[in-house]
Amino acid sequence: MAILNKEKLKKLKHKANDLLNRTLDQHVTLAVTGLSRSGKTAFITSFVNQLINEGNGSSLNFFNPVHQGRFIAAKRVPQKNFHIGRFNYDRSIGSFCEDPPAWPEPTQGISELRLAIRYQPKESLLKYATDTATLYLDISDYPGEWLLDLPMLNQTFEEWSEQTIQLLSQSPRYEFSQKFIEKINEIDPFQPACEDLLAQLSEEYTELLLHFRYKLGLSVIQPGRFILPAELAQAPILQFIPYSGFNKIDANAYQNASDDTFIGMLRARFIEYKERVVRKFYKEHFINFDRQIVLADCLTPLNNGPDSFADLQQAITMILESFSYGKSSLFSRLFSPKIDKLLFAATKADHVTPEQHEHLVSLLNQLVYQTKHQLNYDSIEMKTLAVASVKATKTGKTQHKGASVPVIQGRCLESGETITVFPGSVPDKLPNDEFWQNSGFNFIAFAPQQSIAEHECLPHLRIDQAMQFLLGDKMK
Ligand SMILES: Nc1nc2c(ncn2[C@@H]2O[C@H](COP(=O)(O)OP(=O)(O)OP(=O)(O)O)[C@@H](O)[C@H]2O)c(=O)[nH]1
Ligand SMILES: [Mg+2]
Repeated sequence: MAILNKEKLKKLKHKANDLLNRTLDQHVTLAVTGLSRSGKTAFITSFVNQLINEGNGSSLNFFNPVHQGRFIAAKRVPQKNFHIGRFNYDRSIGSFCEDPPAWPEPTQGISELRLAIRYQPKESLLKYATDTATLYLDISDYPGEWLLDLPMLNQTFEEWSEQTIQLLSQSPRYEFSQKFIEKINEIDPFQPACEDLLAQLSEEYTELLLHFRYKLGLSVIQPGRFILPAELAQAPILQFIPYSGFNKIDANAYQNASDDTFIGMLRARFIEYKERVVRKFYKEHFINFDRQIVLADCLTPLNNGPDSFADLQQAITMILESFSYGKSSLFSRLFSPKIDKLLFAATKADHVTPEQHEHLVSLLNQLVYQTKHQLNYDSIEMKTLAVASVKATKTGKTQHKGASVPVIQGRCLESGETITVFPGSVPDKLPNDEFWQNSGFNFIAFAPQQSIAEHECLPHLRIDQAMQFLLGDKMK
């Protein structure tokens, strides 16, 4: 038997360790979603920024691996799926490094980024096998609007049309959609389909949806892809509209209408949309997610008024359907998802004075839990938090009529001037008429505070608590 010299033995040990490490590596896929402008890009940028620059001014005290001194380092590594867009971290962090700093540009569609996080295991079995372990973290950013489409999978074109037209016929939408509905009413549904007409009508419908989202601040937008088409822009699969005249047409004639009639083509495209867009997203992406964070900007709807807030409430209910895994739920009948932790975060908490944060969380709790008890979440652990991915304000006190009043100070996004305000109180319950009549909420968009150097950490509120909930148990 050959005698191993010291050097060889060392190499062999190293190899064995390497092999062991590779088999003990852990993977987590963390999905980040929220309606447009809710703060997804800012959240991911800050989350990654804090991890890869840990030790350089980061404050991650509530993240146990850091708090217990077991965190070694995190770095970006090439992403797992080459066919999915890359989350452009460099561009986003770059905008915070500019002078003056700016918010990152809006994004569309799904994107991905991978981190390798090295740490020392302490409690888990891993500690008997290895000194250091690696957690591979895949972070996905996708629009929350895509989750609003889930209920469509269970609907026929007729059912979806009736529900959508009903929504369009109510305040605050009707004022803007009345003409559009009248126009559809004038069309003979059994005439041969004209693709140009469908393109034009779907464009009008998309304009309406954009108006609802960005002018009225409404959240229930369906089909979600219409306002965030990404690579599907101009594709016929996004060129259909709800039909308003089902009460006037013969059911048999509708059933027998061929795909080249107006109504037949709408129906065919609706079915295609469900299969190739909605179902595809759940089958290709959603079922791979292990952990999910849903970001909600509750403050802008509070500022916009009761219609906008009620719509946010409705949208959260719809979004929650995707996480209802009860046996009888539509969702688990269709897919086998594996998400085991769900974090709901109220973003932009730096817009309110610190003593209001508790109210913000309890408001979010009411929005989430009123639905939660109706659905089955047995297999999912849920948490709510108020966070600021990038803290853009300072807090302080000012004297007003002899009393000390808490205030926030920041650089107004529109004017660039530094302003000091008390933005108002956040209700701790779903707001009632009295709230809307009396106070409302004064939401002023702020610019980021001051620019950072590339390897510095962004100021934040409770991103470490989000980390602990989402990753802490995987790094024990
Ligand atoms: N004060 C403050 N504002 C924030 C914060 N996060 C986001 N914002 C504001 O919200 C806007 C939208 O944030 P994004 O991160 O781009 O949101 P998004 O969800 O990625 O938006 P889309 O890509 O358009 O879907 C920013 O431009 C900021 O004005 C935060 O932590 N604090
Ligand atoms: Mg974005």
